[in-house]
Amino acid sequence: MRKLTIPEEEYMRSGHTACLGCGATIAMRYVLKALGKNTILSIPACCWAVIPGVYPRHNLEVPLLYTAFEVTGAAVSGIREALNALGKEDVNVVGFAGDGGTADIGIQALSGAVERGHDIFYIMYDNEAYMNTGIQRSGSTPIGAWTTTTPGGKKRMYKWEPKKSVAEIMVAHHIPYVATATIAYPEDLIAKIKRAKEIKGPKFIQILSPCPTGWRHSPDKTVEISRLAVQTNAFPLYEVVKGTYRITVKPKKPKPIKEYLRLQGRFRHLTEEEIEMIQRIVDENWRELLKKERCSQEVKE
Ligand SMILES: Cc1ncc(C[n+]2csc(CCOP(=O)(O)OP(=O)(O)O)c2C)c(N)n1
Ligand code: SF4
Repeated sequence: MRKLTIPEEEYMRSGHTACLGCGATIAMRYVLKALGKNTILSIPACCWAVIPGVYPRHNLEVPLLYTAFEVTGAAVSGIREALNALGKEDVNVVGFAGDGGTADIGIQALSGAVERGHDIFYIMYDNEAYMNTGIQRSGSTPIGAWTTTTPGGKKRMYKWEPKKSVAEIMVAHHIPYVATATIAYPEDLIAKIKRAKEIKGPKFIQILSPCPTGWRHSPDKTVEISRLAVQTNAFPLYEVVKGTYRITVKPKKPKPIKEYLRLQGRFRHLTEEEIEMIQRIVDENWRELLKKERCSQEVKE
């Protein structure tokens, strides 16, 4: 039997205020299981600013600092340096922010923080839109998606720009650890956080976190959709350790992207031609990733 590597300890209690089936709550639960109690969170304006509830009745067993939308990178830099000054270098300092707060408005603070080399974790929980304020498109919204600011209509004004690759932007900062993860693969997610914990310096992990409210799917499909994102290569799981890529889950026979899209109302409007176009983009991105893995491993040898 396969050894279960998911820690039993819980640092997130029930009684949060998220929607039914929220993937972002599962992401937090696993992140805290991997990091343990000696952790401090910094959370900007986003769904997770609301989910824990109000102090002293919030649902997390670790301290957290709420900040303005755009400053997570700066906040975690400050917390880290303050703790170091107190001799508390063993505390895990974690920025936990949505894709809007990371890919768009918070990207300069994040870029500065990782470029300065602070010993921090930055977790981007990626629900692929600004969900907390009513499902507006972000730079991380995937191509073809409906959102309230890409509402379709006669002119088919959906989100036609490609999803911004924040993980690759982080790789370009030459930081020691970058990874993608998702909630349907908890062992992979927890192993990555634990691996990152062993590394000093900035660590960036992007966790795909399905959002039933914004993705327009049934709450009981959250984990299935998260798994399909990997099995169709829509959201590959990989890590980049000091520049060397390793794909951690390689689907033997990738499923057609249609299987991922058809479970989500935000893609309901797509024509067969548009689905084919998305399939081509997914295939191209996958080939590109395989190439990066091959080339970076060759350079290492
Ligand atoms: C400077 C600023 N602009 C806008 C807002 C309003 N606002 C609060 S949360 C939010 C959306 C956050 O989106 P994201 O970071 O993707 O997290 P999610 O809500 O999806 O969890 C916005 C636009 C704000 N708080 N501050
Ligand atoms: S809107 Fe989405 S991300 Fe926000 S709490 Fe609800 S399910 Fe979670």
